[in-house]
Amino acid sequence: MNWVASLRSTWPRRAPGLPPGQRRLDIFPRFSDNPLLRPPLSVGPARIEVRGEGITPFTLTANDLARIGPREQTSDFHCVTTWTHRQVRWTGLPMTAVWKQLIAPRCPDRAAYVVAIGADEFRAVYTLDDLLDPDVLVASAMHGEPLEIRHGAPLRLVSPSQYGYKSVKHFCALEIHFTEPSSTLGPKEHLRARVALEERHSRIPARLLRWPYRLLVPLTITVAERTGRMASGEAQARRRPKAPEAG
Ligand SMILES: Nc1nc2c(c(=O)[nH]1)N[C@H]1C(S)=C(S)[C@@H](COP(=O)(O)O)O[C@H]1N2
Ligand SMILES: [Mo]
Repeated sequence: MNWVASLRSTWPRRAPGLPPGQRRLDIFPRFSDNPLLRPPLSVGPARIEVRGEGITPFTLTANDLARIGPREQTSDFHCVTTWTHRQVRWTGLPMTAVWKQLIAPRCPDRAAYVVAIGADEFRAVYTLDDLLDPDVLVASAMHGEPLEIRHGAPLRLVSPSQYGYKSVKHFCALEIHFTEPSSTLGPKEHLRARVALEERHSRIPARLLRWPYRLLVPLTITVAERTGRMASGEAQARRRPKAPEAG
């Protein structure tokens, strides 16, 4: 692909049937609020550490998670910067089942907010009600293949009715809170972030943000993809430290 075609592919287009302010993007890019934030170098074991207020920390291992039946679910993925990638088929565990069977029995009733944390230290805040929305998944596969690092291996929280910043990649810890915790993204993170209500930002009206956000999409994709390539190059070099150059 030449660079013009490649750049064009990063520009979201109008399309019918999308939520307010969203445009369609045919590629599913690597993306981030901070495109210089590096993904983990390798995929660790699938496990989730649970900690927080009123709780003795514990870890959900792959064995614990295997007690819950996986489910397939197809949904559109909506980034707050106005791009939507349609029809992503995820395989994962319903968060409601993970919560009810594995977390709630060891967690105080006063839990009202949670923070999901990725291995790159990305964080997203939820009301417990939003986390327990029936379409929230702890995904381990996309389009029938194990998740790649670029899309959040080994586990990714997927919350389709909220903006993409609530779909935490490399999901490895859940923090329980009684009162609303502060956001590491600052006012950019809306607590609810419901796509249907266009809750993009905690203070600035969503309509004012559509264009500024949209204009940043191509650059953000370019930088986030580059960060991803650099990390995977480094990971490869580490795995094969003494391999001779191919000739
Ligand atoms: N761990 C982690 N999760 C994250 C992010 C991130 O930088 N790190 N970025 C969020 C944002 S803003 C978006 S739009 C999506 C991008 O997901 P993708 O890279 O699979 O397209 O991941 C979200 N989850
Ligand atoms: Mo995003």
